[in-house]
Amino acid sequence: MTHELLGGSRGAEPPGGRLLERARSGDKRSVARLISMIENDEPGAAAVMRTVYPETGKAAIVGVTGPPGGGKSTLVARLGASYREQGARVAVVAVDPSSPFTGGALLGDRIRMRDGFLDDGLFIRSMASRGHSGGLARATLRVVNLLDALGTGVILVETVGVGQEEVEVVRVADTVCLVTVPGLGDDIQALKAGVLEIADVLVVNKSDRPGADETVRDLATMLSLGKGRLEFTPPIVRTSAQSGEGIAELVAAIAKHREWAARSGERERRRLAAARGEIEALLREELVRRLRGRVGADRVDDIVKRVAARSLDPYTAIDELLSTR
Ligand SMILES: Nc1nc2c(ncn2[C@@H]2O[C@H](COP(=O)(O)OP(=O)(O)O)[C@@H](O)[C@H]2O)c(=O)[nH]1
Ligand SMILES: [Mg+2]
Repeated sequence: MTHELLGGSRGAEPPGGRLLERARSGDKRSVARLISMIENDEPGAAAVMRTVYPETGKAAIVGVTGPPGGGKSTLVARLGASYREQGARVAVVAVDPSSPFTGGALLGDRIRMRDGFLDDGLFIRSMASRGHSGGLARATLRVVNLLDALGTGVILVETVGVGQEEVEVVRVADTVCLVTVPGLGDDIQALKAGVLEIADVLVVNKSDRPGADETVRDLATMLSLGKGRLEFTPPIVRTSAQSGEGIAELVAAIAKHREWAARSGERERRRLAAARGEIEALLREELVRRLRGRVGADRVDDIVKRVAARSLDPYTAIDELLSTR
Protein backbone atom coordinates (compact mmCIF):
# COMPACT_ATOMS: atom_id res chain seq x y z
CA MET A 1 0.00 0.00 0.00
CA THR A 2 2.80 2.39 0.89
CA HIS A 3 4.37 2.37 -2.52
CA GLU A 4 0.99 3.23 -3.99
CA LEU A 5 0.98 6.49 -2.06
CA LEU A 6 4.57 7.14 -3.06
CA GLY A 7 3.82 6.16 -6.65
CA GLY A 8 5.35 9.33 -8.04
CA SER A 9 8.81 8.27 -6.98
CA ARG A 10 8.62 5.29 -9.29
CA GLY A 11 8.33 7.43 -12.37
CA ALA A 12 10.46 5.17 -14.57
CA GLU A 13 7.89 2.42 -14.31
CA PRO A 14 5.55 1.99 -17.28
CA PRO A 15 1.94 3.07 -16.51
CA GLY A 16 0.62 -0.49 -16.66
CA GLY A 17 3.32 -1.92 -14.39
CA ARG A 18 1.50 -1.67 -11.10
CA LEU A 19 -1.79 -2.77 -12.64
CA LEU A 20 0.00 -5.81 -13.98
CA GLU A 21 1.36 -6.58 -10.53
CA ARG A 22 -2.15 -6.46 -9.08
CA ALA A 23 -3.60 -8.44 -11.97
CA ARG A 24 -0.99 -11.13 -11.35
CA SER A 25 -2.11 -11.41 -7.75
CA GLY A 26 -5.63 -12.10 -8.99
CA ASP A 27 -7.30 -8.70 -8.81
CA LYS A 28 -10.01 -8.83 -11.49
CA ARG A 29 -10.52 -5.08 -11.60
CA SER A 30 -6.89 -4.63 -12.57
CA VAL A 31 -7.27 -7.30 -15.25
CA ALA A 32 -10.32 -5.46 -16.60
CA ARG A 33 -8.44 -2.17 -16.56
CA LEU A 34 -5.48 -3.67 -18.41
CA ILE A 35 -7.80 -5.11 -21.03
CA SER A 36 -9.35 -1.67 -21.57
CA MET A 37 -5.87 -0.23 -21.97
CA ILE A 38 -5.08 -2.83 -24.58
CA GLU A 39 -8.43 -2.50 -26.36
CA ASN A 40 -8.09 1.27 -26.63
CA ASP A 41 -4.38 1.16 -27.37
CA GLU A 42 -3.73 3.55 -24.48
CA PRO A 43 -0.23 4.66 -23.52
CA GLY A 44 1.43 1.84 -21.63
CA ALA A 45 -0.43 -0.91 -23.46
CA ALA A 46 2.56 -1.78 -25.62
CA ALA A 47 4.80 -1.92 -22.55
CA VAL A 48 2.39 -4.32 -20.86
CA MET A 49 2.32 -6.57 -23.93
CA ARG A 50 6.11 -6.48 -24.13
CA THR A 51 6.38 -7.57 -20.50
CA VAL A 52 3.87 -10.38 -20.65
CA TYR A 53 4.69 -11.79 -24.08
CA PRO A 54 7.32 -14.32 -22.90
CA GLU A 55 4.74 -15.79 -20.53
CA THR A 56 2.13 -16.42 -23.22
CA GLY A 57 1.53 -19.55 -25.26
CA LYS A 58 0.43 -21.80 -22.40
CA ALA A 59 -3.37 -21.49 -22.35
CA ALA A 60 -5.78 -23.65 -24.30
CA ILE A 61 -7.65 -21.20 -26.50
CA VAL A 62 -11.04 -22.45 -27.63
CA GLY A 63 -13.09 -20.50 -30.15
CA VAL A 64 -16.86 -20.87 -30.31
CA THR A 65 -18.46 -19.45 -33.42
CA GLY A 66 -21.67 -19.80 -35.39
CA PRO A 67 -24.85 -17.94 -36.29
CA PRO A 68 -26.62 -15.71 -33.73
CA GLY A 69 -29.08 -17.51 -31.50
CA GLY A 70 -27.44 -20.90 -31.94
CA GLY A 71 -26.68 -21.15 -28.25
CA LYS A 72 -23.02 -20.12 -28.25
CA SER A 73 -23.20 -18.14 -25.01
CA THR A 74 -25.13 -20.92 -23.29
CA LEU A 75 -22.61 -23.44 -24.55
CA VAL A 76 -19.67 -21.30 -23.49
CA ALA A 77 -21.16 -20.99 -20.00
CA ARG A 78 -21.44 -24.81 -19.86
CA LEU A 79 -17.90 -25.29 -21.14
CA GLY A 80 -16.60 -22.71 -18.68
CA ALA A 81 -18.30 -24.49 -15.79
CA SER A 82 -16.92 -27.81 -16.95
CA TYR A 83 -13.33 -26.54 -17.17
CA ARG A 84 -13.73 -24.90 -13.77
CA GLU A 85 -14.75 -28.29 -12.36
CA GLN A 86 -11.50 -29.68 -13.77
CA GLY A 87 -9.71 -27.03 -11.76
CA ALA A 88 -8.56 -24.79 -14.61
CA ARG A 89 -8.65 -21.03 -14.36
CA VAL A 90 -11.07 -19.94 -17.06
CA ALA A 91 -11.64 -16.75 -19.00
CA VAL A 92 -14.44 -15.99 -21.42
CA VAL A 93 -13.96 -13.35 -24.08
CA ALA A 94 -17.26 -12.61 -25.80
CA VAL A 95 -16.95 -10.83 -29.11
CA ASP A 96 -20.57 -10.75 -30.15
CA PRO A 97 -21.79 -7.77 -32.13
CA SER A 98 -25.34 -9.15 -32.05
CA SER A 99 -25.54 -8.51 -28.31
CA PRO A 100 -23.00 -5.78 -27.60
CA PHE A 101 -24.31 -4.65 -24.24
CA THR A 102 -25.87 -7.60 -22.53
CA GLY A 103 -23.87 -10.51 -23.87
CA GLY A 104 -21.19 -10.48 -21.22
CA ALA A 105 -23.56 -9.69 -18.40
CA LEU A 106 -25.89 -12.51 -19.37
CA LEU A 107 -23.01 -14.88 -19.52
CA GLY A 108 -21.82 -13.80 -16.11
CA ASP A 109 -25.25 -14.27 -14.63
CA ARG A 110 -25.55 -17.73 -16.09
CA ILE A 111 -22.33 -18.90 -14.57
CA ARG A 112 -22.84 -17.07 -11.29
CA MET A 113 -26.26 -18.59 -10.93
CA ARG A 114 -24.79 -22.02 -11.36
CA ASP A 115 -21.60 -21.82 -9.44
CA GLY A 116 -21.97 -19.19 -6.81
CA PHE A 117 -21.56 -15.48 -7.02
CA LEU A 118 -17.85 -15.26 -6.50
CA ASP A 119 -15.45 -17.42 -8.38
CA ASP A 120 -11.87 -16.17 -8.41
CA GLY A 121 -10.95 -18.64 -11.12
CA LEU A 122 -13.41 -17.26 -13.64
CA PHE A 123 -13.02 -14.06 -15.63
CA ILE A 124 -15.60 -12.81 -18.12
CA ARG A 125 -15.13 -10.03 -20.58
CA SER A 126 -17.30 -8.70 -23.34
CA MET A 127 -15.37 -6.93 -26.07
CA ALA A 128 -16.59 -4.07 -28.16
CA SER A 129 -16.85 -5.22 -31.74
CA ARG A 130 -16.04 -1.86 -33.29
CA GLY A 131 -13.42 0.81 -33.07
CA HIS A 132 -10.17 -1.09 -32.65
CA SER A 133 -7.36 0.68 -34.42
CA GLY A 134 -5.60 -2.46 -35.58
CA GLY A 135 -8.77 -4.46 -36.14
CA LEU A 136 -10.93 -6.62 -33.95
CA ALA A 137 -8.94 -9.80 -34.44
CA ARG A 138 -5.68 -8.22 -33.33
CA ALA A 139 -7.29 -6.60 -30.29
CA THR A 140 -8.73 -10.00 -29.36
CA LEU A 141 -5.35 -11.65 -29.80
CA ARG A 142 -3.71 -9.17 -27.43
CA VAL A 143 -6.43 -9.61 -24.82
CA VAL A 144 -6.12 -13.38 -25.10
CA ASN A 145 -2.34 -13.10 -24.75
CA LEU A 146 -2.70 -11.02 -21.60
CA LEU A 147 -5.12 -13.52 -20.01
CA ASP A 148 -2.82 -16.35 -21.05
CA ALA A 149 0.16 -14.68 -19.39
CA LEU A 150 -1.86 -14.17 -16.21
CA GLY A 151 -2.11 -17.93 -15.83
CA THR A 152 -5.52 -18.60 -17.34
CA GLY A 153 -5.68 -22.27 -18.29
CA VAL A 154 -8.59 -22.14 -20.70
CA ILE A 155 -9.70 -19.11 -22.69
CA LEU A 156 -13.08 -19.37 -24.41
CA VAL A 157 -13.61 -16.90 -27.25
CA GLU A 158 -17.20 -16.49 -28.43
CA THR A 159 -17.80 -14.78 -31.75
CA VAL A 160 -20.57 -14.68 -34.32
CA GLY A 161 -19.41 -16.51 -37.43
CA VAL A 162 -20.88 -14.24 -40.03
CA GLY A 163 -18.27 -12.15 -41.78
CA GLN A 164 -14.61 -12.18 -42.67
CA GLU A 165 -13.66 -10.18 -39.59
CA GLU A 166 -15.36 -12.66 -37.27
CA VAL A 167 -13.59 -15.50 -39.00
CA GLU A 168 -10.32 -13.68 -38.36
CA VAL A 169 -11.22 -13.30 -34.68
CA VAL A 170 -11.77 -16.99 -34.16
CA ARG A 171 -8.43 -17.76 -35.77
CA VAL A 172 -6.77 -16.79 -32.49
CA ALA A 173 -8.07 -20.09 -31.13
CA ASP A 174 -6.12 -23.35 -31.06
CA THR A 175 -9.39 -25.19 -31.51
CA VAL A 176 -12.38 -23.72 -33.32
CA CYS A 177 -15.86 -25.03 -32.54
CA LEU A 178 -18.55 -24.21 -35.08
CA VAL A 179 -22.04 -24.24 -33.57
CA THR A 180 -25.02 -25.04 -35.74
CA VAL A 181 -28.59 -25.98 -34.85
CA PRO A 182 -31.15 -28.37 -36.34
CA GLY A 183 -33.36 -26.96 -39.05
CA LEU A 184 -30.88 -24.54 -40.56
CA GLY A 185 -31.51 -26.26 -43.88
CA ASP A 186 -30.00 -24.31 -46.75
CA ASP A 187 -28.32 -21.94 -44.32
CA ILE A 188 -25.88 -24.70 -43.58
CA GLN A 189 -24.68 -24.44 -47.16
CA ALA A 190 -23.86 -20.80 -46.53
CA LEU A 191 -21.52 -21.79 -43.71
CA LYS A 192 -19.40 -23.67 -46.17
CA ALA A 193 -18.09 -20.49 -47.74
CA GLY A 194 -17.05 -18.95 -44.43
CA VAL A 195 -16.23 -20.81 -41.31
CA LEU A 196 -16.50 -24.48 -42.15
CA GLU A 197 -12.93 -24.53 -43.47
CA ILE A 198 -11.52 -23.38 -40.16
CA ALA A 199 -13.77 -25.47 -37.91
CA ASP A 200 -11.99 -28.16 -35.88
CA VAL A 201 -15.08 -29.42 -34.07
CA LEU A 202 -18.64 -29.22 -35.40
CA VAL A 203 -21.35 -28.82 -32.80
CA VAL A 204 -25.03 -29.48 -33.43
CA ASN A 205 -26.52 -27.63 -30.48
CA LYS A 206 -30.21 -27.64 -29.53
CA SER A 207 -30.19 -31.31 -30.41
CA ASP A 208 -33.15 -31.59 -28.06
CA ARG A 209 -35.06 -30.23 -31.03
CA PRO A 210 -36.28 -32.23 -34.02
CA GLY A 211 -34.04 -32.52 -37.05
CA ALA A 212 -30.68 -33.05 -35.33
CA ASP A 213 -30.03 -36.31 -37.20
CA GLU A 214 -30.56 -34.59 -40.51
CA THR A 215 -28.22 -31.74 -39.60
CA VAL A 216 -25.52 -34.19 -38.53
CA ARG A 217 -25.95 -36.00 -41.85
CA ASP A 218 -25.75 -32.76 -43.85
CA LEU A 219 -22.60 -31.71 -42.04
CA ALA A 220 -21.00 -35.13 -42.54
CA THR A 221 -21.74 -34.89 -46.27
CA MET A 222 -20.25 -31.45 -46.49
CA LEU A 223 -17.14 -32.61 -44.66
CA SER A 224 -16.70 -35.55 -46.99
CA LEU A 225 -16.86 -33.18 -49.95
CA GLY A 226 -14.35 -30.78 -48.43
CA LYS A 227 -10.77 -30.84 -49.60
CA GLY A 228 -7.50 -30.17 -47.85
CA ARG A 229 -8.80 -31.70 -44.67
CA LEU A 230 -7.18 -35.07 -45.03
CA GLU A 231 -5.21 -34.94 -41.82
CA PHE A 232 -7.97 -34.24 -39.33
CA THR A 233 -11.66 -34.77 -39.86
CA PRO A 234 -13.63 -32.55 -37.49
CA PRO A 235 -15.86 -34.63 -35.23
CA ILE A 236 -19.56 -33.79 -35.13
CA VAL A 237 -20.82 -33.47 -31.56
CA ARG A 238 -24.46 -33.15 -30.54
CA THR A 239 -25.19 -30.97 -27.56
CA SER A 240 -28.04 -29.44 -25.69
CA ALA A 241 -26.48 -26.48 -23.96
CA GLN A 242 -29.72 -25.96 -22.12
CA SER A 243 -29.76 -29.37 -20.44
CA GLY A 244 -26.00 -29.94 -20.45
CA GLU A 245 -26.27 -33.06 -22.58
CA GLY A 246 -23.24 -33.70 -24.76
CA ILE A 247 -21.01 -31.17 -22.98
CA ALA A 248 -18.67 -33.88 -21.69
CA GLU A 249 -18.37 -35.22 -25.25
CA LEU A 250 -17.61 -31.73 -26.54
CA VAL A 251 -14.91 -31.22 -23.90
CA ALA A 252 -13.41 -34.57 -24.94
CA ALA A 253 -13.55 -33.66 -28.65
CA ILE A 254 -11.77 -30.35 -27.95
CA ALA A 255 -9.07 -32.14 -25.93
CA LYS A 256 -8.61 -34.66 -28.72
CA HIS A 257 -8.13 -31.94 -31.31
CA ARG A 258 -5.68 -30.19 -29.04
CA GLU A 259 -3.60 -33.34 -28.69
CA TRP A 260 -3.65 -33.90 -32.44
CA ALA A 261 -2.66 -30.30 -33.14
CA ALA A 262 0.32 -30.55 -30.81
CA ARG A 263 1.39 -33.91 -32.20
CA SER A 264 0.94 -33.17 -35.90
CA GLY A 265 2.66 -29.80 -36.00
CA GLU A 266 -0.62 -28.00 -36.70
CA ARG A 267 -0.28 -25.96 -33.53
CA GLU A 268 3.17 -24.83 -34.58
CA ARG A 269 1.88 -23.91 -38.05
CA ARG A 270 -0.91 -21.80 -36.56
CA ARG A 271 1.47 -20.10 -34.17
CA LEU A 272 3.84 -19.24 -36.99
CA ALA A 273 0.96 -17.82 -39.03
CA ALA A 274 -0.27 -15.80 -36.05
CA ALA A 275 3.21 -14.45 -35.30
CA ARG A 276 3.74 -13.54 -38.95
CA GLY A 277 0.39 -11.75 -39.08
CA GLU A 278 1.14 -9.80 -35.93
CA ILE A 279 4.65 -8.84 -37.04
CA GLU A 280 3.51 -7.72 -40.48
CA ALA A 281 0.64 -5.70 -39.06
CA LEU A 282 2.83 -4.00 -36.45
CA LEU A 283 5.52 -3.34 -39.02
CA ARG A 284 3.02 -1.74 -41.37
CA GLU A 285 1.64 0.46 -38.58
CA GLU A 286 5.08 1.47 -37.39
CA LEU A 287 6.38 2.23 -40.88
CA VAL A 288 3.38 4.41 -41.65
CA ARG A 289 3.72 6.17 -38.30
CA ARG A 290 7.42 6.89 -38.84
CA LEU A 291 6.89 8.01 -42.39
CA ARG A 292 4.13 10.40 -41.32
CA GLY A 293 6.42 11.81 -38.67
CA ARG A 294 9.21 12.36 -41.17
CA VAL A 295 7.16 13.63 -44.08
CA GLY A 296 4.69 15.66 -42.08
CA ALA A 297 0.90 15.41 -42.10
CA ASP A 298 0.49 18.51 -44.28
CA ARG A 299 2.61 17.10 -47.02
CA VAL A 300 0.78 13.77 -46.88
CA ASP A 301 -2.53 15.64 -47.13
CA ASP A 302 -1.21 17.61 -50.08
CA ILE A 303 -0.17 14.45 -51.91
CA VAL A 304 -3.53 12.82 -51.14
CA LYS A 305 -5.30 15.83 -52.68
CA ARG A 306 -3.17 15.69 -55.80
CA VAL A 307 -3.89 11.98 -56.20
CA ALA A 308 -7.63 12.63 -55.75
CA ALA A 309 -7.44 15.42 -58.35
CA ARG A 310 -5.59 13.08 -60.76
CA SER A 311 -2.64 15.43 -61.04
CA LEU A 312 -0.54 12.71 -59.44
CA ASP A 313 -0.86 8.93 -59.68
CA PRO A 314 -0.70 6.83 -56.48
CA TYR A 315 2.48 5.04 -57.52
CA THR A 316 4.46 8.19 -58.11
CA ALA A 317 2.97 9.54 -54.88
CA ILE A 318 4.49 6.62 -52.96
CA ASP A 319 7.88 7.24 -54.61
CA GLU A 320 7.65 10.89 -53.63
CA LEU A 321 6.72 10.08 -50.03
CA LEU A 322 9.45 7.51 -49.62
CA SER A 323 12.14 9.75 -51.09
CA THR A 324 11.25 12.67 -48.82
CA ARG A 325 14.15 13.64 -46.62
N1 LIG B 1 -33.86 -25.77 -26.89
C1 LIG B 1 -32.65 -25.30 -26.70
N2 LIG B 1 -32.44 -23.99 -26.55
C2 LIG B 1 -31.19 -23.54 -26.34
C3 LIG B 1 -30.08 -24.42 -26.28
N3 LIG B 1 -28.97 -23.68 -26.10
C4 LIG B 1 -29.35 -22.39 -26.03
N4 LIG B 1 -30.68 -22.30 -26.17
C5 LIG B 1 -31.48 -21.06 -26.17
O1 LIG B 1 -31.26 -20.38 -27.38
C6 LIG B 1 -31.29 -18.96 -27.18
C7 LIG B 1 -30.02 -18.31 -27.70
O2 LIG B 1 -28.94 -18.74 -26.90
P1 LIG B 1 -27.57 -17.94 -26.79
O3 LIG B 1 -26.65 -18.77 -25.95
O4 LIG B 1 -27.79 -16.55 -26.37
O5 LIG B 1 -27.11 -17.97 -28.34
P2 LIG B 1 -25.92 -17.17 -29.07
O6 LIG B 1 -26.55 -15.98 -29.72
O7 LIG B 1 -25.40 -18.13 -30.10
O8 LIG B 1 -24.91 -16.80 -28.04
C8 LIG B 1 -31.49 -18.76 -25.69
O9 LIG B 1 -32.86 -18.53 -25.46
C9 LIG B 1 -31.07 -20.08 -25.11
O10 LIG B 1 -31.70 -20.36 -23.88
C10 LIG B 1 -30.33 -25.82 -26.42
O11 LIG B 1 -29.43 -26.65 -26.41
N5 LIG B 1 -31.63 -26.19 -26.63
MG1 LIG C 1 -24.02 -14.96 -27.52
